[in-house]
Amino acid sequence: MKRVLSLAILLITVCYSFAEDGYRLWLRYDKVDNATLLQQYRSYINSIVINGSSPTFTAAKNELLAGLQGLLDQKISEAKQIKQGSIVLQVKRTETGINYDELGKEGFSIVTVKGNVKNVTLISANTDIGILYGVFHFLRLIQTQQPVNALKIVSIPKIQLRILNHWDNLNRTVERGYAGASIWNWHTLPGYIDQRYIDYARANASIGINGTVLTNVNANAQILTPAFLEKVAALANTFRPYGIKVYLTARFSAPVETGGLKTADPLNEDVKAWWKRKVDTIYQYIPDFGGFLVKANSEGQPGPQNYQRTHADGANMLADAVASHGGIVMWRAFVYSNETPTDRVKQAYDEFKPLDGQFRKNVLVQVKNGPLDFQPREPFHPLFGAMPQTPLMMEFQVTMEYLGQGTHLVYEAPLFKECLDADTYAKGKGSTVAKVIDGSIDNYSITGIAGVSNIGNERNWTNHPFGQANWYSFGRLAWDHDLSAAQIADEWIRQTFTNNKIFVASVKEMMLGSRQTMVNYMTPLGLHHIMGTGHHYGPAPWVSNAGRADWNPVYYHRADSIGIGFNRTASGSDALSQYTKQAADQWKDLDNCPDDYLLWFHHVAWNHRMRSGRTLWDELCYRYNSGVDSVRRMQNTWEKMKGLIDDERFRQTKMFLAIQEHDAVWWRNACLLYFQTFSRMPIPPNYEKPDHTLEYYKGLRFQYAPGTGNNL
Ligand code: BDP
Repeated sequence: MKRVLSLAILLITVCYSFAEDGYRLWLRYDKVDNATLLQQYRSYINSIVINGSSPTFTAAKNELLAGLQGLLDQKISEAKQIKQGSIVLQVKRTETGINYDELGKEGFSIVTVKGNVKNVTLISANTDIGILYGVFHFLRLIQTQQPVNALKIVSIPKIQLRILNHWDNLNRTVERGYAGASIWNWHTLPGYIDQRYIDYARANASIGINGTVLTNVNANAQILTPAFLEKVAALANTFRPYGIKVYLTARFSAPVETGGLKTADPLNEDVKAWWKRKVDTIYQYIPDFGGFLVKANSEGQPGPQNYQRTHADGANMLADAVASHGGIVMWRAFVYSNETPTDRVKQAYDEFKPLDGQFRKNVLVQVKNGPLDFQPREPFHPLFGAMPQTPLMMEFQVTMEYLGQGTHLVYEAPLFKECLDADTYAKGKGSTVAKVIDGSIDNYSITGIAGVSNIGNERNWTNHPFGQANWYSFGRLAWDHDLSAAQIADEWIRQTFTNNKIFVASVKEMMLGSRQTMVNYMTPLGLHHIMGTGHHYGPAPWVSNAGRADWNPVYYHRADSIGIGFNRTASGSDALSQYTKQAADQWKDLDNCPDDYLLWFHHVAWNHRMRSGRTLWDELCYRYNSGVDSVRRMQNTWEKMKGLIDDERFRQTKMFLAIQEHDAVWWRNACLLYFQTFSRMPIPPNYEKPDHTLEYYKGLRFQYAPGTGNNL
């Protein structure tokens, strides 16, 4: 009996340890399942030669050994001498035809050397971190089953600061987080270093992320006190070998809240001195501390305007405090004022554009991709291209606050790319947003891009297995914005699930269409901000009683008996005038404006004839229904994937797709029933009829929805 029991336990342990729970992300390193390729790789790789011993080098070595041993399922030795089959890691220049100067501080090259000794691969860089990036790239080639026997690869990041923004609170709730609690366990830090911190750093380094802001932009001054700085230092020490710098959010009123001062006025000498001392202390704990991210005078956060000072005054005061340590300040442009009655999407531009040229050299202004707030689709932010003397950094939201939260399968790379590839025409045609933020348009001396993280302490990090793809694609695009959404999806699927051709092709197609699908069932034709109040989950276009006018969906869709949409042309709020003429020209005429932005820029009559030949009302019905149909097609596609991957993630994704289908129907029904009260037109008979009344949808409540931090 005892033996049976222990056998059972053994079996469970074996099965359990092989269960595919998603923890390994895209770094699975399972044995190459193609026998011919495996044979080729084995004949080609048998040892590694390491020319370095720093913690970063050691991390690179360990990753390469673990990766190769897993993928090739054979022992890889560490050799002293280069021989046939060696992978050589070196911060050294060898005659390979590579221009090493071009690689800079983070780039790398991977070259197959043709010499007396055959099959030698050199992974070279000017720095140890470049080597680590090269190792991850090499492992990616094998994981995605690419040939590695004739390589000449050069890879250099296009943007300098590639940063995750965690909106994590010190009590471990995560603002707009849908993947469990914060991964930072402040209670057990600094003594307890969770393996997850190391794996977090590995995962980020594997996609080139080199910075992390640990705390919420709605900041808590406690993080700057010694008790917490000690914990921050422990994380910084853990991340350092992986090239990841730590940044913190600075609460502007910290001198008052924790410093005992009467004011936080940025021009007050005591305040300046307080921040200088504070910063000196921070650098004693964390010698390579990156700097601050600041949300000021926005949504109730304190800031320089409380003292009649400008955003530049506030940013510069902090910038001066960190400058001598090499730190930077990322000052957010996500501001909209209580007092200003203009269209909310105009306010950041109005506030910041006049400040161009007034910021210190170590300040970046961090701008959300669109002028409103991470909606399913927005035009690019008009500040991009409009502040030539101020480095603007991009802020994307990886977490899916307005994109179905942790339950919908929405691949975000197409959204990121749409913005990055948009033409600002700032310096003529081809002045894309990507070229603005990578500095090539205005010669910025610092460049950056941030992604609001979707990571939590769920076993698989992101709750939805496909949330991992958004983390992955943010990093890959931050490194190289020329990569396509398709290419990134392809490599993510192969590493995360399988190289099976049918799976890769079907799932890639499903991912690439998923963003437009979500737009169709949530906010088609340029609609925006029609979600539930507070938690932002689900549709609530009827809401008109929120704390301020521009928190209300009715403020944005402006539906009435004539039509729907926000007139932002010259006859309306004129937000269009914030764009260059060429950019504005594509949107200004109702008849030429692309469908995607129609109701963003125009108030359009219900019976307006669309490009499709349908009236606006019929088009709206068509879009909402096609969104639902597409989710059902995603479900069908997924069903066919059964057996091609592990059962665990197959079942998880299937359940999430069922939730997504339910939610898509809910969005469609609630929105069409509500908008119908204005259009007074019938839903065409070929579509499904809503299965509930408008009153039913209006009555739905979500009391403990995640991500609100305060259990709204
Ligand atoms: C909005 C979120 C809010 C954030 C804010 C921000 O709803 O929770 O604090 O953005 O970016 O999208 O500061």
